[in-house]
Amino acid sequence: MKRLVLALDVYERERALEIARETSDYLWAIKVNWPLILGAGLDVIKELKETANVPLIADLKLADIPNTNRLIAGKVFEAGADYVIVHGFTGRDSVNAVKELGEVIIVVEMSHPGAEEFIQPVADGLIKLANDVRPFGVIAPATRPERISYIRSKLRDGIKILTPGVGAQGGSAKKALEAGADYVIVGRSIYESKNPREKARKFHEELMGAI
Ligand code: O7M
Repeated sequence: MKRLVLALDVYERERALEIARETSDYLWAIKVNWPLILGAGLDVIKELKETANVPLIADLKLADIPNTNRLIAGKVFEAGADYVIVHGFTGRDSVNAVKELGEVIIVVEMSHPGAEEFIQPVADGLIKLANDVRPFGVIAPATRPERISYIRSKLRDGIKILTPGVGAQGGSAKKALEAGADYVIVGRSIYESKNPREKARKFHEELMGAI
C-alpha cells in the first residue's frame, strides 16, 4: 500500500508535470495547493491525473460561508479533484456544503509553530466535528507526532490521518506513521531535490518499512 502524498507546490505547469511523471510510481496521491493553481491554472488538475494516474487532492483550505465554499468546491471537483481540503473552524455547515459535492479532508491541527496559538487549543472541537461529519480524512502535524497519537486516539475508526511537516519542516515520516498517520505529505524534500524520483522512492521505502 502506498502512503506518500506529493505536495506539488511549484508554480510552473511543465515542472509540475515532469515531477509528477518522475515520482508517480511511489505516490498514493498528489496534492495541489494555491501556488500551482495560481501559476498553472485549474486545468493542471486533469493534466496531472492523466500524467500520474493517482488521486488528486485540492488543498485550498476552504474557510468561508457555506455558499462560497460550495461555489469554489464545485469548480474544483468539476476540474477533476478527488478530494478537497477544508478548514473545520468555520463550522459544520461550511464543511458539509463541500461534503455534499465530494470527498473532504478537514484540517484539525497544523504543522507550523503558529498552530499552537489558535488551532491546537481548539483541536478537540475540530476532532468532534470530524467524528460527526465523517470526512475521508483529517490533517494532523508530523512535526508533533504526539499530537498525531492524541488525534488518532479520539478519532472515529475509518477516518484517515494525513500528515504534513515531514522533511523541510523537521518531522519524520516513520515516526508520523508509527504515531497513527495513514498518509504522509511531503513537498520541498522531494520537489526541490536534484532527483525527485529517488527521493520519493526513499520516502516510499521508509514508509513501507515503518508498518
Ligand atoms: O513538505 P513541505 O513543508 O514543503 O510542504 C508541506 C505541504 O503541506 C504544503 O503544501 C503545506 O501547505 C501543507 N501543509 C502543511 O505544511 N502544514 C499543515 O499544517 C497543513 C498542510 C496541509 O496540507 O493542509 C491541508
